[in-house]
Amino acid sequence: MSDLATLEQRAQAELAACADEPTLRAWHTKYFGKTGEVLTALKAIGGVPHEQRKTYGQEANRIKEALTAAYEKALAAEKERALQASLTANPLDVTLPGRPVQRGRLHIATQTMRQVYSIFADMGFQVYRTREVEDDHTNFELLNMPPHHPARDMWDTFHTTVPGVILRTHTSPGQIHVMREFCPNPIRVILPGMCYRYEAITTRSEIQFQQVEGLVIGQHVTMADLKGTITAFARRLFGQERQLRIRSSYFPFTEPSIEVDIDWPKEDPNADRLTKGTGWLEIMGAGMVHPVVLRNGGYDPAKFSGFAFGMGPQRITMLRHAIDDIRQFWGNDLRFLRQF
Ligand code: FA5
Repeated sequence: MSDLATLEQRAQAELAACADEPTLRAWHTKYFGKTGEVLTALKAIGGVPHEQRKTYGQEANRIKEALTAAYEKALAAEKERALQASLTANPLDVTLPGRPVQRGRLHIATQTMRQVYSIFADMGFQVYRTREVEDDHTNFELLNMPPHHPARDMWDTFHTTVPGVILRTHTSPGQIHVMREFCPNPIRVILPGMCYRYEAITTRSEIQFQQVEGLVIGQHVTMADLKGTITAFARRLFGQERQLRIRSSYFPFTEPSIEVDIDWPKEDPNADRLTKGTGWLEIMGAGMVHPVVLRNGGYDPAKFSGFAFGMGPQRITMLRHAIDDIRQFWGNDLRFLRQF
């Protein structure tokens, strides 16, 4: 019985000395944890001689109740004290008007991509997404560029540490993926995404840029379909007044191949610099899908034909908004981004 009295006095004294919540909680563990002193005292009831057991039990339970009540009171008081202290330290004026939430906006690159999707959707094209990390085989070989083919020099490549695994240099390898998935059905898709080239950064060229590939495969698809599709697209995006120029070109995966330019507004003081004095800016390469590529995709070139194009949305956006430096796109300068 005297042990119980000492226990109560000691516990009350230590409780009164607790200055914050962590010490209060530590006190609780010491006395009420699984092996805590109060619980141990309660468990000891069984060992007390029979005649004293009732009194001992009553006293132990009274101490348990008293200490629990004292602890809860002390904890509540401490929480209240901490709240008042924090309110005084960081006064909060709830009557002040709230700060307006800043509204974000879509990046100009995203806005252009969505316009491109919408125009092609009206022409019956679906969006097909493919990988940014490609293998050399699909990025080059299946597009009719065997190892050491000189045309590979057109695409300076970022290689990974895994042999044969590269960052795609253009969206054209997507043509192989989509053909192999849908063969022998007809295809009408656009394949948007990021491309990477290990080349010098200039006002017109970045090492990371988007492309939108287009691919149409069917029976009796002709060059006239390609020209009609591209012209309809350019008219929708740039309006009737802008000039479109189609030149013959070379790509290993199309035959014949073309390139498409749009005229730069003559009144723009940057026109000469950005068009290298020509007045035109190239926006895409295109052509009729090469028979080797059709075969690699699973289609018989005797029965099927198709056209493909690959355009650069950053160049298109530059043309539409007279942006004089492609580096603005990924520069994260809010003064630039807020204009759109
Ligand atoms: C190609 O990449 C071909 N794959 C396009 C193609 C697809 C041809 C299907 C035939 C059939 P090219 O390297 O010219 O071609 O790039 C196509 C477009 O991507 C360019 O017209 C330009 O708009 C954009 N582009 C190319 N390089 C860069 C760069 N470094 N920075 C920004 N845009 C670029």
